Amino acid sequence: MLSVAATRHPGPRPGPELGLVPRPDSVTVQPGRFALDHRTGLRAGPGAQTAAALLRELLTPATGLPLPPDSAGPITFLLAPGEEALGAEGYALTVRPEAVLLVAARPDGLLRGVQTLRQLLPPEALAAAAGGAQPRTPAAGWSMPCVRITDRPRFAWRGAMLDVARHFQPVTYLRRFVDLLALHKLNVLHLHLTDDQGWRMPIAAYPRLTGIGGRRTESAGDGIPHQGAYTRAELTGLLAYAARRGVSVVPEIEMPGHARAALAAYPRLGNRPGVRLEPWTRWGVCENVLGVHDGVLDFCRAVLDEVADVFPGPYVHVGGDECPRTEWERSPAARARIAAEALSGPAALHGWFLGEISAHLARLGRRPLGWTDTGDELPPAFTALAWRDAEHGRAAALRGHDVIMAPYRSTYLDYPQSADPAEPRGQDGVLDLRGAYENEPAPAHWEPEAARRVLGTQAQLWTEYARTPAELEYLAFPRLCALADTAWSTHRDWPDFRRRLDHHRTRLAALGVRGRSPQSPLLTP
Ligand code: TNX
Repeated sequence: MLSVAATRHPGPRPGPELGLVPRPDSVTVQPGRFALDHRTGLRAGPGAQTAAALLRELLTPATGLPLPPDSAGPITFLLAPGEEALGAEGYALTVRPEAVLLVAARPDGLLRGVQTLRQLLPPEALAAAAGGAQPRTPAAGWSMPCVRITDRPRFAWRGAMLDVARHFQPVTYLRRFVDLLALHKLNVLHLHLTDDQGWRMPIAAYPRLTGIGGRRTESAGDGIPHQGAYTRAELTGLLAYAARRGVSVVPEIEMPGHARAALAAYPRLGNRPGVRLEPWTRWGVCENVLGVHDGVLDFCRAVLDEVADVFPGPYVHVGGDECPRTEWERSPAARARIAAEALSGPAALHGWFLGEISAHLARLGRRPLGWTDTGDELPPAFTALAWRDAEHGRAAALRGHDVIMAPYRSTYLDYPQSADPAEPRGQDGVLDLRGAYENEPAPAHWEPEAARRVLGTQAQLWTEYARTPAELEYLAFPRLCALADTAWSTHRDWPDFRRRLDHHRTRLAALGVRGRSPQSPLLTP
């Protein structure tokens, strides 16, 4: 029977011949290969059917291998709740010349193991046979090297944020993005659904949010209108698709700042009665923010009720960042609120507002997530996305917040990947691959009580400058591979990562991902 190492010593290096990304905990390559053909059967034990269905969904279109259910295997997926050392997402995989055995304590572990199996096959196995194209069988047929792998993640939260507010992306692309996350064992897609420049989340009680807030006349003077919104059915379908891959989707509805699209749709939510605004057409921090009168809180609660109805996960992100106080300083309604709640001044309205929202989410059985901005504004129940720097994250952790590390210098993928002036336009600065790899979510010198609070880390794809899926993928790859390695593996080793990535690039190429490569660094239209 299979035994799982309780200690997590890094095993021998997987080596360039496997090139697994992210790096598994322990890998031993053994002699021989396991070959698959159209008769190769797949046995799924109780609770393992979802993983078996995923393997078929991912492999059959590209390989033509049907992987029929077969109680004799030779591929076997088993759920073994007793294998506690594997945790919620770990798995043990044994590939021998005559059989493959994948075991996990929980279904998510099997889903992670499926992605490892995909990576062990020739890269052609990742090419989706889209549009009825014939699967391409590699010359040597379908086979994988014999290995023993035991693996589990360092962090439970391994995410990527996609800003669909600044530039809308169709749900077909979100599905592909989920597939790319899952391939790298990333397990959270954080969707930034609303901002000053656009509102993409359908809310039945407030149809103008998408009707008016979902369109803008131009972007930073380009003269080109931009619009888009999801339907509820599209989001529900996306959530199911992501769930089958073990990816949860976290919605973000920004408040009380970054909300000008909502103000354009419903001016009464603002601080300046009678003033009509358009969804913002510029980038940056907007002075127009939600008001603090009762009607605004009722609105936010109703919106969050619908959001919670669509998104089943425990976390709802409510933004909380970059909220100028200028309008509150001049607003009689804000002054009345400060007096009624005995607050110290306009600055204190921010924490008060988020506290009200946090209480409502608690009533819905959900957990609030917010960006840590100046440091002390998030009410205690919040999990903090620490975007400034590591010290900011540490301080939030020491105040008692769970923390997800998102320091902009190493996780914001809207910075160019090199100083080459021909890189696509991004924020001022550079985040190269090594910088993305060297993100350390819980530095060794931190207090244990701070380190314990770190749930994980995530990448941010803000889209002021990235408009199309091709532009997004160029920014995301290969830096997202580095983040995935950081979030999953305890083993930090830049040369080893570089070697594995060289191999992994053939998989990305098979998937049609056109990221930045050392040979052709620049995006070609
Ligand atoms: C800051 S950090 C933002 C976003 C921008 C991004 C650009 C944070 C929570 N907000 O609104 O898109 O910088 O890099």
